[in-house]
Amino acid sequence: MPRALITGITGQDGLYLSELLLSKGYEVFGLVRGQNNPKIALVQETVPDATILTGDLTDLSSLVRAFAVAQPDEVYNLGAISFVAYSWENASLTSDVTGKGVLNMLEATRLYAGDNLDKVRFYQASSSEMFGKVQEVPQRESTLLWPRSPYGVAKVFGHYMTINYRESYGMHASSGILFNHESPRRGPEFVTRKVSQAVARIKLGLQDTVTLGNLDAKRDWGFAGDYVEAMWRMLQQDQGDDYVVATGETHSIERLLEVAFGAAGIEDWRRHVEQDPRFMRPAEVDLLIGDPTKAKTVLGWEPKVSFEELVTMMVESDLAEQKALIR
Ligand code: NAP
Ligand code: G4F
Repeated sequence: MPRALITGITGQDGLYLSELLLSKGYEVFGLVRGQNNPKIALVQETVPDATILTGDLTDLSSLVRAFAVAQPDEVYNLGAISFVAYSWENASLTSDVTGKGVLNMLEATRLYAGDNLDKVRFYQASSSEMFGKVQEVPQRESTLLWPRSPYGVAKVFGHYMTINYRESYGMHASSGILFNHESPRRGPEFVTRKVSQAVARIKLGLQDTVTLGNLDAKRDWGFAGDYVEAMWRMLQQDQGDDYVVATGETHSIERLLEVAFGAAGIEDWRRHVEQDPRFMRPAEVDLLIGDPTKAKTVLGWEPKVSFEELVTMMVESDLAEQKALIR
């Protein structure tokens, strides 16, 4: 039975990846940070067969202990401070967790594996946010990185550190440059879920408007359940490598609003949307669209859920959740 250690198991991707690996017969260990973390209950309910370990990406000795218990064949480093807007207000903390946390995980992997480094495979959750002020359209593995946020800068550090460990020590280390991926499990601070929750509440008469920032930005949005499959496929290759994982389509926030309100049968969506500079960013990433050719040809990976299906899935899930809350 292969063994996997996942950081960030309480997050959106951690839950989907745990489900995928358990369905493939893996023994799954998930790192959870903090004292009495309330999301432990969510993990226990969603993936009861996963074993929870305590640790923090900023605390190397806690990671070393987690490796000693988990004895992993595969390591998925999904843990991060992942909300871009928050990263300007907490730039130092974001650098420590999202950036230096990767180095801590790579070192913990090396300490665990000793002379036998090829016994473990490492996945780093890199991000299309690294492309920032994009230097090429669409963005591919070779596109110059130009991050626009402290989060993006921290991810660039983690990305190059992962490549460096592969080149320096021959580690089987892969960096998945994933474009935005969403689901009903997405945190409500991100724009897709903020919109799907608001649409559900507006439809049920629980609120009248949703207040957003920049409606012109464009993102390449896919379904998180599809994207964790790509992570796993990267670690099944003979060599570690870097892969863009994306749909190859891009949509604006305005289009997201149109589809989300449409899924609830509301056509005149503009009267329900307000804008506030509070939600604008000091530096915006205007356009993301990925070229997933390498993931398709090498990994045999393709997204299955379309943008419209994804947004409809999220709105329907939030409608059910909001109805249950008012019952
Ligand atoms: P998420 O839902 O925000 O989950 C982040 C996870 O990191 C949570 O489990 C969180 O734990 C954990 N974490 C935060 N600080 C930590 C620390 N100091 N030590 C250990 N764990 C810590 O993110 P996601 O959407 O699942 O994304 C997974 C990864 O992919 C992240 O690295 C993200 O940056 C990256 N990524 C995401 C996307 C996307 O569109 N979703 C795209 C590209 C890359 P708590 O629950 O305790 O806070
Ligand atoms: O949903 P978002 O907060 O996601 P963002 O910034 O693209 O980051 C996500 O994707 C990255 C991959 O590219 C990940 F690495 C990262 O961890 C995270 O998962 O914002 C999307 C867009 C932005 O342009 C933002 O300015 O939506 C715009 N937006 C407009 N109004 C808003 C809002 N975003 C949020 N969160 N809230 C708003 O009210």
